[in-house]
Amino acid sequence: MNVKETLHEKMKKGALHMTLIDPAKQEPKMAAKIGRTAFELGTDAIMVGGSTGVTQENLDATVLAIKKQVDIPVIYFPSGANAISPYVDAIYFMSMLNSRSIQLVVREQMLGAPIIRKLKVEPLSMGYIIVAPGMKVGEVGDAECIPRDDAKTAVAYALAAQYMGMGAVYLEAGSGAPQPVPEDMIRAVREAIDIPLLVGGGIRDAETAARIKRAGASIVVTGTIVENGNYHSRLDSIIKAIKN
Ligand code: 1GP
Repeated sequence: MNVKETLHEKMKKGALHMTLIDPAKQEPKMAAKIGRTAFELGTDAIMVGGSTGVTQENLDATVLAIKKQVDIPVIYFPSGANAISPYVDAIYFMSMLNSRSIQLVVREQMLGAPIIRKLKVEPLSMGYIIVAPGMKVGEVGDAECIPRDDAKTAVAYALAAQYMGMGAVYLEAGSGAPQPVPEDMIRAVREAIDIPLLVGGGIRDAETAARIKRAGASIVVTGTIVENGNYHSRLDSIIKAIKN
């Protein structure tokens, strides 16, 4: 089974959790330790990526170190075609649908596609939609962030992603967002689309994670919480909340 099939099989049984590790935030050794802990606590995949500071070197070293420690897919979550790792199990082949920059809507993808073909990395297509406040990714992506009270526009983008044949939609409030994507927006998008829905940004505790899941997220993504020490019990409770 490839990564897409593995994830789809798992999603039949319920919502998934993915742990995002930014290779620019710690040494590969520490990233591997975080990956190992998340794996042991039941996370379903490790996403590797960040908005700034990702280089071919820190990406490859981080991916290789994590892969030695986990038996779940390691998926690259890219910010562009500047660095692509041959060592990942899959790569989100994504378009930032509400970016004002054509570079992030389709040009980086055009640059990356032949490389991905050559490396034989599995592409997982995804429509990436930035919701206010958007944080760093909204800023560097020149996103026209979807206002938090505008579920209608979020639904329209998500439907556009599905109708263009994308395999998933990601509603992103931005890493470290003070509040996650609003639940009514998640609910409206979930109701409209049939493809998997990832939700991330600003999810820091079990109660919030449970609410995001109940609103309709197929995959809940957390990143920041593992960047500070003492995340074990918090991550444990978040993963349990998603799996229950
Ligand atoms: C960022 O949605 C992810 O792409 C994770 O966000 O760092 O706030 O958990 P946090």
